[in-house]
Amino acid sequence: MFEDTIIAVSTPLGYGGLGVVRLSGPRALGISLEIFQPRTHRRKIPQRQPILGHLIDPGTREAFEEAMLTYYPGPRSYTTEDVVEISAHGSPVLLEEVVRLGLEAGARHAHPGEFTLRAFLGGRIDILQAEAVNDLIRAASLNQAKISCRQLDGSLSQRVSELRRRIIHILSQIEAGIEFPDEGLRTSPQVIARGLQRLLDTVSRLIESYDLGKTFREGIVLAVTGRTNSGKSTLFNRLLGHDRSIVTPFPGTTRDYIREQMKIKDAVFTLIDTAGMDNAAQPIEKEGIRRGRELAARADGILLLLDASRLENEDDLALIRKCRDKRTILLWNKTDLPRKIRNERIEEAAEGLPQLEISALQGTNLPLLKEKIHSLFVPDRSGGDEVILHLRQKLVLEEIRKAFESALSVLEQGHSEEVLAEEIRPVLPLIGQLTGEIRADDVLKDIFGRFCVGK
Ligand SMILES: Nc1nc2c(ncn2[C@@H]2O[C@H](COP(=O)(O)OP(=O)(O)O)[C@@H](O)[C@H]2O)c(=O)[nH]1
Ligand SMILES: [Mg+2]
Repeated sequence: MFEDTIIAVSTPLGYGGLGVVRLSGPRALGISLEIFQPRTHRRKIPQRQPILGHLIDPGTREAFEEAMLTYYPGPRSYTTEDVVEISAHGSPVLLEEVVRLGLEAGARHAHPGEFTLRAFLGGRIDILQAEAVNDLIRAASLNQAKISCRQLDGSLSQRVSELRRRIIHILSQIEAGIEFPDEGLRTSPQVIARGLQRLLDTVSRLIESYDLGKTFREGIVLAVTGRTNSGKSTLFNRLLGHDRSIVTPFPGTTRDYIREQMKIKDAVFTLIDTAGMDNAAQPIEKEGIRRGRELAARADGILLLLDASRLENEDDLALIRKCRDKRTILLWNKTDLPRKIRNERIEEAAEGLPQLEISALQGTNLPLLKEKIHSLFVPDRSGGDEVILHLRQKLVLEEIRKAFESALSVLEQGHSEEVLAEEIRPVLPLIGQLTGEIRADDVLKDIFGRFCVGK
């Protein structure tokens, strides 16, 4: 397929137990055998089975490392071409020497993602699967890894080809009606409308799953808010498990915001400690408060703190009311101290918000809080439904949805079947874009450019 043979270190550069150099292309084995000498003489290199040997400089025949070589003949290989993997110690000096010698022997250095690009161009995987390869490598959580692993296996690709099959079915029903109007082959508009509606639902569900995918990919953003001195930084540190934010008894210590990642079970959260939310504040604090408000507004959820040892004020109540229509957990903090806060006034403003009594200082109820955070903010995926992880996929699906919507309205308005078919036909190339059958070079560049070298 390609004339050139590519080479790259496939493991991260650094010191480690193992490091792998990979070659792919027609001369993968030939080039490798110039730098790798099997320990025992072999007439033929076995397939898909590691053999022991030495890495040598072909000029001097001097060995500089012991290594294993595995030969995967095409087309049953990662790239569909001949592939060789040389596994040595994880030493940047040794691995770079292997690459240098490979280049001298006629290989070319691989671009980022070029091995996977070849797998795609060789027809072994589609673009959805190629995207899943990179997602799997870069997974921010185990949840995301599981989704990507299934998509690499082709789960999303199958979904999309099922979608295509159904679209073609509807199109052929419509077109039969156009060509043979009198032969009783016409499908009633009601049946067509039902089919279109079901397609629309499938596509909409996929589009909606993007938000869920985002929480796996980037983590769920939680803002810790509350009045100054209510214990936000104390709670923030407690949840992270180390002292990140400065805590003092003086109001207004946190003047900006701080963000850190934390995990609860296998879900990733980005926790943001904000400056207090009081109206009576110094100018610097005011700016911090403004930014905190902005962040809180964009967060996926809020941990709203009340200082139960203080009398509540209007700021508390205003904050609660503002958070009511967001996903919020109301936390009564400092419950280790004598209580001054008046429950009735708070309850009235909070109506229905999930609540918990804690002491951030003493750590009381924090395990329970983590449970609550997890159950409230981590979307349930028990349906095992497909989740899309890429904006690219979402955008194409949105175009497909638009086409279905306009097809449905054309149908409702009683237009002819020709007009209806015109609305639906453009969906097929869109499906081709989704899977990569219709190749757009800039899209390929964008997708594979985000890969590591050596994958
Ligand atoms: N007794 C008690 N004091 C707390 C508790 N949480 C925070 N504090 C104290 O309240 C003060 C303000 O805490 P801080 O976390 O800086 O509040 P922030 O301004 O909301 O970030 C500090 O002196 C903390 O030690 C708690 O649960 N119980
Ligand atoms: Mg603070």
